[in-house]
Amino acid sequence: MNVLNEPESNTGSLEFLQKSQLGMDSESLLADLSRYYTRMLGRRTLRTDTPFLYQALVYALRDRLMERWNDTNIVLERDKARRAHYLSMEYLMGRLLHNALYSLDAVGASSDALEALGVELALVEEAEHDAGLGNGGLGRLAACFLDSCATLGLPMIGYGLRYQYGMFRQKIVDGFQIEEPDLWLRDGFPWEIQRLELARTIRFGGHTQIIQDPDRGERHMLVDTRDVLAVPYDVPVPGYRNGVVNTLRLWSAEATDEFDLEEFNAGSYTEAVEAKTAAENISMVLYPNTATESGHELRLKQQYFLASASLQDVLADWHKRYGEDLTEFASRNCFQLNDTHPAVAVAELMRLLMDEHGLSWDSAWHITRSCMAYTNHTLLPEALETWPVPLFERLLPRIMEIIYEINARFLDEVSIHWPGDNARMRRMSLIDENGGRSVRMAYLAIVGSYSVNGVAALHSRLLTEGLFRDFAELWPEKFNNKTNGVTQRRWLAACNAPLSRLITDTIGDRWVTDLDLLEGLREHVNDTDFRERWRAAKLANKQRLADMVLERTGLALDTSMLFDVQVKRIHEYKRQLLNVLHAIHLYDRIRRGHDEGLVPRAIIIGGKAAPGYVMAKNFIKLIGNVARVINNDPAMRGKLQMVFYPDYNVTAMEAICAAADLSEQISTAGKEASGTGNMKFMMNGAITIGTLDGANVEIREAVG
Ligand code: 26V
Repeated sequence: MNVLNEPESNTGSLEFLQKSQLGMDSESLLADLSRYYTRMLGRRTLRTDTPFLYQALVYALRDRLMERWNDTNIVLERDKARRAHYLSMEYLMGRLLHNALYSLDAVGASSDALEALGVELALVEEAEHDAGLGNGGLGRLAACFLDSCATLGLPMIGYGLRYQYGMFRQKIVDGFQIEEPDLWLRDGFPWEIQRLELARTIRFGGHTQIIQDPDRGERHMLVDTRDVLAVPYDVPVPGYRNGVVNTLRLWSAEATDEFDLEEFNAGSYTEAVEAKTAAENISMVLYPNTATESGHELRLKQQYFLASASLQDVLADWHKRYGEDLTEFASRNCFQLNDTHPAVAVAELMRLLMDEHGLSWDSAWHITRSCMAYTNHTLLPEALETWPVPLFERLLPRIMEIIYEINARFLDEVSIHWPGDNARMRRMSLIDENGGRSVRMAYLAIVGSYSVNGVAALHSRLLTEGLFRDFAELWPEKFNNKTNGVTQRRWLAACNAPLSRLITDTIGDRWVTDLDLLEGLREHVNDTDFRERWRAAKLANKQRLADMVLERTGLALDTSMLFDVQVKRIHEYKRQLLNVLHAIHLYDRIRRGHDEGLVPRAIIIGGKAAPGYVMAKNFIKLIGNVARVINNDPAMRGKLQMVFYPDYNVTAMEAICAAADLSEQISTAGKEASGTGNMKFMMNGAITIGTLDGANVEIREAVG
């Protein structure tokens, strides 16, 4: 379907809703904003309290989004086209206010409304806490896809977890990284709508019982489980000026009443409360991506919780719309697995279809394999998830049985294809028999999917030649590439106003939804006026970043210098160390007076290190030490500066990518799956220095 192409005539209650739309002018916005501020939030004097003004503005806006949200859902309910369900443990959304205003074309009107109160919109926007429910590239990619699908009018819903604590905040103390909890929900999250009526029960532990069903024969039932409630919170995802609002549905874990009651009846009050906490722990914290963090029971619980709640949600909706007949289910639904994190969904869908909906193995497997798709985001072997079999058996006994059965049938297929090749069987088995036995989640995802993709041309090729070679030989048609992308709405139009204005003045505004049109700038590269405005835009952005750096670190950056920027997670393969060695080399050259031809340069590095990644944390300390030596040496004045930007996040990147002159993309070739920061810098007019890795290869082909 395309929500945008709905015929006018078939709208039913939709017409009524559209007629009732709230005004988007500054007067009606101001009226609603003031009402929320005084009556709902109970504040008396306007203008003083920006956090409450922020909340009031969001409520006023949410009312307007809600109309479009309902409209979109009405169209969706009627529509029979295939729906995409993005299953992701991470959504790195950043701030939502500016994006919503921009999508609704209400920046000007809100700005005027607030001006009437003597408050600047930018100040109110500053009150919003980043929704940092992700580690880095993988989570931000999910957020960009949400924006693009809504803008394209595609029926896509994002499923994720509503962590109480998002990505940790990074403090730098004596040059060392200190992690602080990110209490992003403390002041509330005014965008979300709790949907208690759609809560699902998720069952852990217990054991399977086989019962004889008179109609269907043998049936597997889970008994004696420990149940947790999954409560959804919906966040609106507005498309760009098209009336579409899609949904991000985040699950929060709560204790079930039954669970508490059982303990109460046994007379153990404290145990009951403990059980409640244990249930709520499931969605408590986002795991930072350290290899050493893997293998945690809680993480597997999170994965199953997400997979089961989301699949139950989709199946319940299916039954509401079409009844028990699942024949068309796979042609109307697909599930995109964002890395292996939600891969347990393959076995969970089998369980739901067989045990809860009475399908045979063959029918269930046919459906599952036709609607699951898997995106791989890394070639690093240490990042490939495996789970110990004993843990699986204890936590998800029925799921483990199903995985064994999937494996047995799959290995039969392998042995037909390669008779007698036992080494290959061992290599391809879903169960790794080396050391303690463990489940290979990537293999489960491949076997259970109709599509497996990498995230850049090089990466996808390396997958089929290396990591997944056996599987690509067996099923070549399954493997494909989908090079990553980023939304130009957030990463150019909204975050870089001066450049955005210049581009629109030059080629019109259609590039906001069709990035290829930037090609049209080529014919203006020698236009003096264009070049002057380009430089002025860059300088203004550099000043904005310099102000932020001054506020956060006390260092005054010289905006006439080349801003040489590397921001991303700190990792050995990303080679921040190479960047530091270059800084030391420049320092040495300047000290020795060998600095002829050197462009004055400010080196800016930012990023978080996983809390357990000692080497990465040492890099941060090193960067700080080298920066101190450089910045305190009078010989470097006007020639070299260096700074570590603390607590790098989505909001920081919005200012940073607009201000960069040089973008550092220097990963060890073959290690960075794609990169997406590289794209953000490139579309803001920075030059890239990089290795031929990930999407750098394709960016170079595109831009020369
Ligand atoms: C792994 C783990 C392991 C255990 C605990 C939590 C956790 C969380 C995340 C990960 C894997 C992260 C993989 C990732 O972010 N890959 C990046 O994906 C980007 C989007 O495709 C891509 O641009 C980057 O090159 C790639 O590094």
